[in-house]
Amino acid sequence: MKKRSHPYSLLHLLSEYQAAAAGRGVQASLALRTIRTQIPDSEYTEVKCMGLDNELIRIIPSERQLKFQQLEFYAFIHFTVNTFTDREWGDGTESPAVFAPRALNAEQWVKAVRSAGMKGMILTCKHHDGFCLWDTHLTRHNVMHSPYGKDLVREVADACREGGIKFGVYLSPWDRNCPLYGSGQAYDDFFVGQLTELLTNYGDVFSVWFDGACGEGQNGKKQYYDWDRYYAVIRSLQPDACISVCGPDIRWCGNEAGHTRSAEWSVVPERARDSEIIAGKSQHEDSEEFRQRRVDARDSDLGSRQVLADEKKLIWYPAEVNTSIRPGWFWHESENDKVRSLEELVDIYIRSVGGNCTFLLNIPPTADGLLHTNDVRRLAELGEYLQAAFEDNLVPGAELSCESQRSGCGIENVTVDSYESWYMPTSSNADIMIKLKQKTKAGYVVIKENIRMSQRIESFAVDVSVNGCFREVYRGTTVGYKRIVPLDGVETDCVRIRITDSRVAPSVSFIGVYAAADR
Ligand code: FUL
Repeated sequence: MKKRSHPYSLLHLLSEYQAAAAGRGVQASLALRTIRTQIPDSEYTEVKCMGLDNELIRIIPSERQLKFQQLEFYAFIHFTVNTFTDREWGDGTESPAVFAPRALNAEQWVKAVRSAGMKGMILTCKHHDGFCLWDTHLTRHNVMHSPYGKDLVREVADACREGGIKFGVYLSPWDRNCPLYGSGQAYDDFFVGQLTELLTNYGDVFSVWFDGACGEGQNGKKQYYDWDRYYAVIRSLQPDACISVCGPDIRWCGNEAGHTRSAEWSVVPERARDSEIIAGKSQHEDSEEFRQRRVDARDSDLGSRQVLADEKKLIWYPAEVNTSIRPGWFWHESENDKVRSLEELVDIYIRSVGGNCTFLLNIPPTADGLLHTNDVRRLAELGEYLQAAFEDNLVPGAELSCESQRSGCGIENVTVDSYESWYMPTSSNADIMIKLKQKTKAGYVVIKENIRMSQRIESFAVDVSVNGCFREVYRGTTVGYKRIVPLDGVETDCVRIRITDSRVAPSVSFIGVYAAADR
């Protein structure tokens, strides 16, 4: 009560801060600094936290980011001259004559990725070697001058459309074949021309993937990319496309090994999307070691309150996990028996899609132009696993209760997987009880936030009980778009989710408790 009688009570100061924060930026930090001098340290921290939370939850996804995140899982296809030369990086001197797939069938690719539950496909239309897989008028170094002789981008785009999945383009900014590379604006004009062809002639594109990799050594060519110009062209030709990695919409998770952060935030400092910094952290030489490297420890926390507290500008910038089903990005005969196991793929899926990221999985076609039977089999197994794991949701038939709820935001809203309705308690914590119809072996719990209202949950725990006696089985941090909690077949008749901290108040759009597939 002492706080309230103080002329600068927490509530008073908070409302002062909030009024200033409404103007944002400088005013808000001035208000904070004033508050800083007027109250003791512990109370200051509390005010700062409350004020900060209100700032943080203003940051929300754009419509294109939201739609992209809902795709969850999509394929990467690495295919070019490297497939025929057994290399990972071509040097740009390859003859188009080497590109000779004999049995190419893009429908087979689409069928296989669909079997895994993927909803899109991004094709390396041009990798670092500069060889173009489409009928381009800007260079002769393209597929039309190869034994294949057909516009492969068209075939893949058409197969995606017919198969009901989205189509995306990877266009490497680094080009080892183009003589203009390193010349400044002349190369930008060429690159913008390539983008224009790809984004005009092949229907809707959901992703434009700009790789930060560049292996030009000390005496190599240096091209200062005109990123803003590239982005403007994309926005005007394909306004719904998300620009990934060296781009403003989707953040590279920072490694190629399938490693994930335990707390993945979509609200991060604006500088996280500086394309030159991202390129600096990308691959500079073709190495197996880089492909195995994990997230840099210095980048393990991108969005906690502590990290964001003094940032001037924040953005919504969700992460994408990209990795290959094999050690390499391109097909190598020697890796046919090195396809990742089902367990590994499930694990990456749960940590990425179920860890507030999207998952971009690469499957490289062979020199025949088909996905290898080992990869095809693994994709089908993955699809079957996921289908069975998330088939039987016990929540609709369960009895739901909670400690508090705001009017119109009742707990029953979590049974519908939509952002049209959500559950919100009256404080930053919540206890949600899910009493199942009967004792069941549980496989996974899924929790989703209504990210239209930002990402709010900071920490939570899951308890299970049998006959009223609860036991904590999982302690987690962020939720965001989706958190998948493995319950490993534990037998229970009641699941409790405790949200132990969140920014202002959590906004939960969906909860699922799935029966174990092998119960
Ligand atoms: C890297 C590239 O160098 C690899 O070849 C691959 O395309 C991967 C997705 O990005 O940086």
